[in-house]
Amino acid sequence: MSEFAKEKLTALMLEYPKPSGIILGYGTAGFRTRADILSWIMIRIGLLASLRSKVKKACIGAMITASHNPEHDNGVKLIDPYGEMLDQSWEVYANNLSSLDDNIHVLWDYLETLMTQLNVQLNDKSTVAIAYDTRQSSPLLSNIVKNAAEILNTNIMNFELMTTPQLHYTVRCYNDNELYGSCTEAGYFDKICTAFRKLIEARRYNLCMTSGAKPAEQLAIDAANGIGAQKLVYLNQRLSDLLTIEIFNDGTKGHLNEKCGADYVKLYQKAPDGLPLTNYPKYCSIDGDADRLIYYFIDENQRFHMLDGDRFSVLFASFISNKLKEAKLMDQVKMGVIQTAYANGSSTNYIVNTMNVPVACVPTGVKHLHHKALDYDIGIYFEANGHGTVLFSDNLKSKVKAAIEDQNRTDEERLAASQLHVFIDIINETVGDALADLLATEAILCLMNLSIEGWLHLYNDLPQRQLKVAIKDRTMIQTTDAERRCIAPAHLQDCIDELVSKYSSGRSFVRPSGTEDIVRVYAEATTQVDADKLADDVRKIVEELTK
Ligand code: NG1
Ligand code: ZN
Repeated sequence: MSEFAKEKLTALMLEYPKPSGIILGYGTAGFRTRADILSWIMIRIGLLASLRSKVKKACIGAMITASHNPEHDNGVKLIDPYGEMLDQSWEVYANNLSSLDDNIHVLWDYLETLMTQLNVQLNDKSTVAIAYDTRQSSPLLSNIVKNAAEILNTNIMNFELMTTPQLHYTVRCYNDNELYGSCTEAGYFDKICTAFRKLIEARRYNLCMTSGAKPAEQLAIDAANGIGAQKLVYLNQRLSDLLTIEIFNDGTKGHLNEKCGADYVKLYQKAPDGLPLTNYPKYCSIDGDADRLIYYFIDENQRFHMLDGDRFSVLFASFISNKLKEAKLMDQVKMGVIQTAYANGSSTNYIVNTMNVPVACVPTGVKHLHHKALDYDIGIYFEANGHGTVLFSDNLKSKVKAAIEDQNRTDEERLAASQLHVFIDIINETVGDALADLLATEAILCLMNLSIEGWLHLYNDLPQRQLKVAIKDRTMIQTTDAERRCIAPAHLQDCIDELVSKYSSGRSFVRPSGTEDIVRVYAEATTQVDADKLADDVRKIVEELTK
């Protein structure tokens, strides 16, 4: 390989040395830690993105964000050609690069070996699309990724400030010659806003003909002081005649994700700071990079109610199965909901036993959900924390299209098929997307004539509690069965089983976090007091057995 490239890499490594003793793994959502000790890994990820692009002969995305984590954290993850998460087999290379000593010869040797193994050359073409969230550390870190990738002859597309899902979408569009949509932020908004407009305007027109259209209900949005705030302004401008939204925590006052955002609301089950619970009929929170969404409202008795990812699964599955039934397409497609162990037991029960839709459970992390969703014609997946989307197979898309064009079908069947067809365009199939999911939710509520209260009352959640437990080495906890059971340390699972058996509808599990240096305890039971107590009992036993 060229001496010039090696010299450039040497200079970059000298500028951003690896702190001694640091160990950083490619976790649930890429590399993530405190921003001030991240610059060195950006060099390695830039190199890896370039190699991945050369191998796939396609554009690869690099998103700089730490999502719902505090402002002082940051991270980076790679996006594969179709907008999906980096293929798991490449996480090994990411981890190898991360663990190498900070020595140009060692790194260079590894790169050469890898390039031989992957059958690519330094001069092969490569393209990397970079974007970042609003963190102060993001521009510098993204610049390091750019400089490193350029050493390996890479063309950089820098989209600067974008939400994570926007970059996923953009990478997909670029690689499939814009079949999925136009490869710009404007193209992204065009696609989801046009689809939303079509669904709502048609519905309003019908209502006007019958009972007169109701004005859209107001929605107050907590933007977590993140990138989503800027993008929501644009959404608001485009759809102001159809949506009435007000944006709070827009970054002008508070700090990113501090006592606000979807993660805060989900974890503490209460409203965020900076968003007055006044007289809005509904509220929602997105997270720092706008890929998670949580809804909530206050009932007439001033009680706070939250609608999380499980609720989106139920709502989306209800709407889609209604439309499939109306279009008489139900028997021809395979639909499923994919959840993780964090899904509330009541939601699983409702989807399986009331809606008759199969549910699959997979380990935490969108990559697992997304992968499983590909097994279905319609794969609906949401993590309980509000991160999720729907995948539609090509088979489903062509069946829907054929139904719309089939003159032998009734008007009702063809209308349902065309609503489904338009709905698909609101969804960002590449990854969970708070903005797209928000539009999809508002469209469904409108089309199903459902209030947020009606949505909540589809089923009753089991009270649940999540705890973070700091232990000396979280890798001591090992799990199996989609993380629902522990296999290490010895006896932990037996102890959890015994504790759980004491509670009615009790369920609890523990797993190491992939994004924080803690283990997470989850518990649910018929009352909040019991769920809290079970979680606390399990916490104690985890602490005891990992001392
Ligand atoms: P970890 O830290 O591995 O639990 C968290 C979330 C995941 C996922 C990732 C990526 C929970 C319980 N876990 O993972 O669902 O969103 O962050 O951001 O919410
Ligand atoms: Zn996020």
